[in-house]
Amino acid sequence: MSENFTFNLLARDGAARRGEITMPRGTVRTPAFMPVGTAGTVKAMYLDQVRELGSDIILGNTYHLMLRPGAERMARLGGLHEFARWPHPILTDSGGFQVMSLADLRKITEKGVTFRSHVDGQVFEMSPERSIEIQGLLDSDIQMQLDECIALPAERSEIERAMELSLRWAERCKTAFGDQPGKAMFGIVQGGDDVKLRERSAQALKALDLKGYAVGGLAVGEPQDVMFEMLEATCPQLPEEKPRYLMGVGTPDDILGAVARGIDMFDCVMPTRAGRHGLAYTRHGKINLKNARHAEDPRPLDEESNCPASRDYSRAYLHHLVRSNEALGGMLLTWNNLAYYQSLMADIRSAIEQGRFTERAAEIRAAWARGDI
Ligand code: PRF
Repeated sequence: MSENFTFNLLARDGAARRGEITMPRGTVRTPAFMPVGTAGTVKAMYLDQVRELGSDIILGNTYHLMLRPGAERMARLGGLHEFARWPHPILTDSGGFQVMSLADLRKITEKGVTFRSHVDGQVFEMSPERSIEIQGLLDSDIQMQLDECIALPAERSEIERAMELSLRWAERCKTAFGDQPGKAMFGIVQGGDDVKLRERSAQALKALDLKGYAVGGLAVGEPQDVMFEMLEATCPQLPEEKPRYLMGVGTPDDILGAVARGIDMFDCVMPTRAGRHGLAYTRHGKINLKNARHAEDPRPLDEESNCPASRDYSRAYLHHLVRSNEALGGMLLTWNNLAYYQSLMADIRSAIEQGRFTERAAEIRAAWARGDI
């Protein structure tokens, strides 16, 4: 395995890219979907199962882990990979986004962000430097800069202020991260729904010559066509030879659209969270297992899947588990959903290799629309 962090582009089909990110802990096949493992666990899944479904990398959250069990404690316990028994790559988000959505009494200044823990009320200060320090203590392979994400709609002046602040924080994170050959620190493009601000943010981050770039501040209240327009403004400004990560996205349809515009990596709570709420993603669209129409349906979610959760259990049983609030219901549906997401990514990768991504995306969408269920 490589000592260094590298990205190889293996194939291209229009703006869609098929690549490979290699680092000491393993190789990530792109376009990649990263299951969300917020608190050192992909909820309701064994990490062995997550791996078996074809996940090359998972995501962890600085915010949650710094509060509990704590960054220094995690380091004493050997780091997140050792702690959770996931020896493969891990990407960690920097904390700012989660602070803004979860913490109490948040305050952002030039220095960083101050907040009160949602766990025990303790007050924390997190600077860009401390975020990188924590991500280092977790032993994260891909670390994210601290940024400020603005919910949309928002005033242009507010979007611009947050974008410029995020750029200054990117420089400070780059300095704090220093030179770590086997790891990477990614910058995050901000700029809301403004094409000019997106371009400025992407160009300024490109000048910092980071190992990868994320697009943040999307899927925060804007319609899908606006998100796609922002990707069209952003991706061409980013260097070809670096991976591009769209943060917190999305539905299977969002993923197809973003891959078509040049995105290589995704993370989203959708498959795991929806699974715990009784919703199944399949080749034929979404199925709400809470619905009474499934009560006597002997068919599995997808008889052709090689995931046991999708293939071997009747919809009637899944309906019963969900209605009875049984833990197994959430476990089986999460398993099904991650299996579907990872099979979608494998499908996307092979279509790009064969130069038929556009046709394949249309076929995938047509099967959802037919909803043969
Ligand atoms: N910034 C960070 N994490 C994020 C986002 C962001 O803008 C988003 C937006 N979709 C999800 N997660 N640091």
